[in-house]
Parts: sequence; C-alpha cells; structure tokens
Amino acid sequence: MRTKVAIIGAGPAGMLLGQLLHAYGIDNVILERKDRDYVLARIRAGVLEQGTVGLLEKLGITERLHHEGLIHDGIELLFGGVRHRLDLKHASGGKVVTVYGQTEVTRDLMDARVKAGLTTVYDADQVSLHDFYGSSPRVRYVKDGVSHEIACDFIAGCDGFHGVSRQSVPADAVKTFERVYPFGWLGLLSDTPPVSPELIYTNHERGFALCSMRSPTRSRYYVQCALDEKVENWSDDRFWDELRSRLDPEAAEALVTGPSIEKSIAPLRSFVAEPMRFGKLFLAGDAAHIVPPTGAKGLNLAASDVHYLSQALREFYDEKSSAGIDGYSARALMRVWKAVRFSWWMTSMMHRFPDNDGFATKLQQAELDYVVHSKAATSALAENYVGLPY
Ligand code: RFL
Ligand code: PHB
Repeated sequence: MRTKVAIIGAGPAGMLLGQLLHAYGIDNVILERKDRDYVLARIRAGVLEQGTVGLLEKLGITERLHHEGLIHDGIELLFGGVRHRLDLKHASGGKVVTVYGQTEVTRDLMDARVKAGLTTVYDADQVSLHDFYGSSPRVRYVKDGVSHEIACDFIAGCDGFHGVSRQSVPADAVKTFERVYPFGWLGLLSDTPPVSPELIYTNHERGFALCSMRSPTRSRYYVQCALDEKVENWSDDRFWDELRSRLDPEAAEALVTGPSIEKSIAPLRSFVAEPMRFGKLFLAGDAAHIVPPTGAKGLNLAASDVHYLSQALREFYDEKSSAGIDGYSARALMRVWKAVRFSWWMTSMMHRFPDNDGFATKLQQAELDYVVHSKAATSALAENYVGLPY
C-alpha cells in the first residue's frame, strides 16, 4: 500500500489530522492498535476551546456538537468554603468553551472518516516506523497475523504518550522535560444531573475536586487522590462522601448521586519532547506532550498541533514549499509551552501537595483571592482557559 501520510493512532489527534488532510486533498491512512469500541470507551476530556470547535466546523462535522454541546461562559472557583464565579466570556473579550466529551468528538470524526471512505486499520499490531530520516519512509504492522507495509511521504505520530512513534526516535535526537505530580485524579462518570450548571474547581484542605459534566443528565466528577490509591478501594458511596466533603454546603446539599458508569485513576504529569519533527516523522498531541488535566488543555493542544501540521503539509503539496514543515516544531511548541505553563499553574494553585507546609497553603489562598478579585488576574486565567489564539 502507498499513501502520502501514514498516521499512527486514532485518538483525537490522528482522527482530526486525517480529516483535515482529506479536506486538503492529501490522502492518508490511519493505523490504530486497539479496536474502535475500545478507543471510544476511554473517558477523557470534556472541555473544547473555540479554536477546536472551529476546526470541526471547518470540516462540517459539528451538527451533533452544536445540538448536544453545552456552551459555558463561566467557571466557578471554590476555596475557603465559598464559590466565586469567573465570567470567562466577559474577561476574555467574548470567548466561551464548549462542554462536549472527547469520546463524542472522536465518534463524530470516525463517522466522518467512514463516510468519506478513508482507510483506518484497527487492531494494527507491532506498528514499526522505518527510514523517516531517509528517502522512503515506511510503516509496518501486523493485522490478523499477516504483515503489511505502507510506503509514504510522511509519518504522523499521533499515538499518545505510550505510543511507538516517539520511542522510534534515536535517544540523542530528542530532549524531554518532565514534572510528575505527587497525586492523581480519581474520576467518576454517572447518569445524574450535574450539581451546578457550570464547572466547579475546588481547592479544599482534603484536596482538589472538580465538578464537570457531559450533558444535562450525565456528570463527571474528580477528586484528588494519593498516587498509590487503588480504584477497587473506592466504592461509589465512598467517592460521593469524599466529593461532598470538599464542596460548599449548598453544592453538597444539591449533589445528586447514583451508580457510577466508569471510575478510574489518572496520574498527573507535565511532559514535553522537543523537537516535534524528526526528518519525515512529525509528533502531535500526547505523543509529544502531556499536561495535567486541571487546565483542560490536552485535547485542545492535540487540535492546535494537527492544525499547524495539516497547514504545513498542505503548503508542501500545493505550493511545493517546505517552510511550513520546517517551522512546524517551533510553531507548535510555542503554543504547547504556554499551555504547559497554564496547566502547571492551575494544578499548583488548586491541589494539596503532600509536603505542603502552611506557607504554601497561604500562598494558594492569596493567589486565589487575587485571581477572583483582580480584573487583570481574572483576564489572564480566562484567556488561557478559553484558549490562546493559534
Ligand atoms: P490519545 O487520545 O492517547 O490517542 C492515541 C491513540 O494512539 C493509539 N496507539 C497506537 N496505535 C498504533 N500503534 C501503536 N503502537 C499505538 N500506541 C498507541 C492509542 O490506542 C490511541 O487510540 O492521544 P491524542 O490523540 O494525542 O489525544 C490527546 C488527548 O486524548 C488528551 O490530551 C486529553 O484526553 C487530555 N485531557 C483533557 N484534555 C482537554 O483538552 N480537556 C479536558 O477537559 C481534558 N480532561 C484529559 C482530561 C485527560 C485525562 N486523563 C485520563 C489523562 C481528563 C482526564 C482525566
Ligand atoms: C472533564 O469534564 O473531564 C474535565 C473538565 C475540565 C477539566 C478536566 C476534565 O479541567
């Protein structure tokens, strides 16, 4: 088989890149290690920046998103037992975010891909990358016990943090930067109405909590937990009690509980691999960088990466110019590091750190008070949260 761009990974980065390239007339094949249902069962992000929605709009796949997505023009910060609303729309000069699950974005992209008749190989085992520094890049994989090879012009590594693409690069060609946080998030999804119409980010002495949602009838909640926590030790009741204990009395009272549909623990990490291009191999999304979810930036960064990459490839094919390709890594990393900073800052301000002496807690309180009472500080949070321009 031959294609212009071989894309590894059918998460949001790979699926969105595939559709953007298709819109530019650039043929591509996606190789995914898991099956479609497995990919769709991963419960992850919920908040889309306007730029991400704009890319989906450009592709004409927002019918369901505009119907089911929830427009949010504010969030609440809960600290010292009191909730403070941040008017994101006002503070950012008119921008909002859309609450629409990552699984739904991926499903819409998958459906569009099927409709366009494009090739996605699910259950692709032992994917390996070859000659991306040379003149004939290739990707090999095994499907149903049979080996296959795809010859291509370029390879896009959209295979997440644990994928094979970054690992295929010689160790001395890549520099990594990392912070591992000393806690995780225990998340629960339930078919219960959200406790409040907007997201509540909570700084509490028992730890961070987040009240989010997927729809008017489906809620997503998180509580900060120790890194060595086991999800088996958390009955639904224990989760609900812990969450309630971190909320203000009004929210605690209003919280509607019910059986969990999904419950899982995610570690928190900041990670960046530089550069994001190695010859004819490009990395995009979680394959190149990870941010802690506190800033709701991971999926949105995957979207801005593939926007830059698809533009660069379009320039290459349509205008015979390598400028976009040569500039891809620097351009993407400029935006990535700003989101890394914002996610780290939100994480530092909202969580309890195990080595926390009283000093750090006092600084958090001062910072939170500043954020909600200073127009400049509110604006700074808002413009990052709704998404910096591409
Ligand atoms: P993904 O989604 O990990 O997809 C990678 C795909 O590659 C496949 N793969 C391979 N395929 C072939 N061969 C191999 N060797 C392969 N190895 C892996 C995988 O099976 C998979 O299908 O990466 P991608 O596409 O870069 O997308 C990134 C996002 O998934 C991620 O950044 C977000 O989910 C992060 N995130 C959030 N982002 C937001 O923008 N807003 C949020 O509100 C938000 N909340 C979150 C989050 C992540 C969370 N967790 C679980 C870490 C909340 C949580 C709890
Ligand atoms: C979610 O709904 O899963 C979600 C929302 C906001 C975040 C992180 C996760 O910051």
